[in-house]
Amino acid sequence: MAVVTMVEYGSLPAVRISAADGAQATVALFGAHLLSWRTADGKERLFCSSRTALDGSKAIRGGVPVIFPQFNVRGDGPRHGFARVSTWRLADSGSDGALAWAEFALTPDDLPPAAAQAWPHAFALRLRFALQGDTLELNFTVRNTGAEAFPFGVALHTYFDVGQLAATRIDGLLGASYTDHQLSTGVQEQASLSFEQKHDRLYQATPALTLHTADATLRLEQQDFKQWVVWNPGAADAAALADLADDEYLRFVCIEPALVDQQALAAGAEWNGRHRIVCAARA
Ligand code: TA6
Repeated sequence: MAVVTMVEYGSLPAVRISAADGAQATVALFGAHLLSWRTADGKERLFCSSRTALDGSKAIRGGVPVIFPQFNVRGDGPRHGFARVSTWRLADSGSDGALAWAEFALTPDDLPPAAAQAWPHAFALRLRFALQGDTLELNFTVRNTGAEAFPFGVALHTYFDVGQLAATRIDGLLGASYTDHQLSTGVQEQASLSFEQKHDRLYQATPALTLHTADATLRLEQQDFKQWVVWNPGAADAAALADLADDEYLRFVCIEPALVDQQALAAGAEWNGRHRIVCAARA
C-alpha cells in the first residue's frame, strides 16, 4: 500500500498518509493543515467544524491549524500568522518499519508576492507528520535562511474531538502558572481541569498532559515549546463564530503546544518543536 495518496477534502487538495496497521492522517496542502487523524482502530481523534470553509478562502476551523509567525495578535501580521492560510508543498514521504510519514515545506517562494512582502524574511518551514497505531507525532522546524534575525511565535492549534465536553478533563497542569484571555494570571490549583464555561488560558509548559475524553485517554507530550494553550470558546463565543455550529463547542477542546511570545531567530539558526499524541486507553 502506498504511504501517501492525493485526495480531495472539501475542495482542497490533500495528502492521505496511511500506515500499514490502518492508522491514517489527512493533511491539506492549504496550511499543511492536519484535517483528520484516525488511530489504527479507525476512530477519528480530531474535531473539524461542520461549518468550516474547505476551499482555501479562510482558515480551517478544526484539525491542527499551524500558527506561525505569530500567536493570535502577538505580532504585527495577520491574527495567528500566515502559515495556516498559505499553500505548502509535500516535500517528502516514506515509511520506517510500521511508521508512515510525510513532510511539508513552506518558504517565501511559495507565498503570493503580497504575503512575502508583508513578512520580508528569509525562512524555511518544515512540518513532519508521522503515525502508526495509536501514535501521532508532529515535528515543526523553522530555519532562518537569511542574513538578519527575525521574530517568530508558533503553535500547533490542535482541536481534539472529545465527544462530550462535560465528560472531558485534563490532568498534568497542577501547579502550572497561567495567563488567561483577559491577561489575568494564576496557578492551576485543581489536579484535573474541566470545562463549565469559556476557557482560554496559556499555561506554562509541562512535559506531558493527559486528556480524558468521553471514550478515550490520550497522552500529550511536547518538546521545546513554552506553553500549553487550552481553549474552548463556551456558548457565547461559539455562537459568534460563523464557521462553528452553535452547539459544536460541546465536542472539542483545543490543546496547543505553543511558543506564544515572539522570540528572535538568528541568521542561519533553526528552531524545532515536537508534539506527540498517544491514544493510551479506550473506555
Ligand atoms: O488558541 C486560542 C485562541 O488564541 C483563542 O483566543 C481563540 O480565539 C482561538 O485561538 C481561535 O482563533 P481563530 O483565529 O482561529 O478564530
